[in-house]
Amino acid sequence: MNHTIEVPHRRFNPLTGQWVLVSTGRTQRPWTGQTDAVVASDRPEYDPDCYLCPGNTRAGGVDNPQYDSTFVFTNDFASLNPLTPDVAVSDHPLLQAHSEHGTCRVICFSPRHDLTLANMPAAAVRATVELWASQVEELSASYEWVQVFENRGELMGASNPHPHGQIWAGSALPTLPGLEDSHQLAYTTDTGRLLLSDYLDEELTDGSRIVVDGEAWVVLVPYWAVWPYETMVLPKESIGHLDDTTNAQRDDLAAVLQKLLGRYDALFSRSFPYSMGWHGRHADHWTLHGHFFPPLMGPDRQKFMVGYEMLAEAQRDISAEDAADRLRSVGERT
Ligand code: H2U
Ligand code: ZN
Repeated sequence: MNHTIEVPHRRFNPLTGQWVLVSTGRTQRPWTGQTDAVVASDRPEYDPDCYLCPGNTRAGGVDNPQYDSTFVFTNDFASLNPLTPDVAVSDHPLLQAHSEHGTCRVICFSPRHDLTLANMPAAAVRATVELWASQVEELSASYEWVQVFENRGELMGASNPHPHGQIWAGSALPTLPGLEDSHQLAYTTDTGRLLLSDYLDEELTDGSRIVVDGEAWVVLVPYWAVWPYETMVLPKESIGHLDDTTNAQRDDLAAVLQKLLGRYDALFSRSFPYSMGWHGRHADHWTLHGHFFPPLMGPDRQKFMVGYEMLAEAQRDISAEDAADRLRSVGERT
């Protein structure tokens, strides 16, 4: 099917039930962006003032160990606490509230202050994948939802350039995963199949939105992408969550992520900001997937979700196919 629709149109996100307005008229101009990858870091390998570097004292007064791979600690300023009691805050139908317990962790991807997931050695990215999987396994025994994520870059509010992410785990199913849960369940109930498996089959047949086609994982710009260079990471064999992956799948995930992040950095010749995270659940109707939401439209141009987006619905003006094409055509970093 030809999806190169040039008139303004709306696309449907079957995972959440939300629509996005696509106005591609302005994007028919030729692509003149920089394509060479020059992303030099001027940061030191070790920063004595960084609260995440090995051996340093954190803001809460605790000393980090001299870690030499990955490192996890409970967030000193956690938004969720495991000891919060179950209390009914309100029973008014229009003023609903209930207490929420959980935990928040910070995960350092590397002891090296100057690296990012995009330019770390392959073994370090693989170690990060391993850490994500083991954290999901541990925390999903106690919590309903485990959200692994990374805010990269000041533009996304990252408080420190040291390569790190976060995990928040809580007793409730949050709003967005809740939408993905109900839409995947309805699809499986209706068809007996998996929504994201069927979707990936369509994408692999079409090919126009594929960015990286690995052994076990595919990165694509979703048909319903909202952010200009938004991507989704999908397993070729459907699995529920990161801890369900085999070693071979973990190896390939690290390789595929490096390819994606190399392309992101090469796109505008700068360290590419984003928020990324994993959505997965140990349930038969679920397919694990990663979302990357980068805010940039150009090297120094940010997409603002304001006005129409805040009041009506999301809008984009570069087509998903065009974004995928640009990400495919930039050189991978070696
Ligand atoms: P972000 O860069 O995505 O904000 O993550 C860093 C987290 O690290 C942030 O949530 C925590 C902040 O609360 N933190 C500590 O736990 N200890 C510190 O000493 C400083 C920052
Ligand atoms: Zn550091």
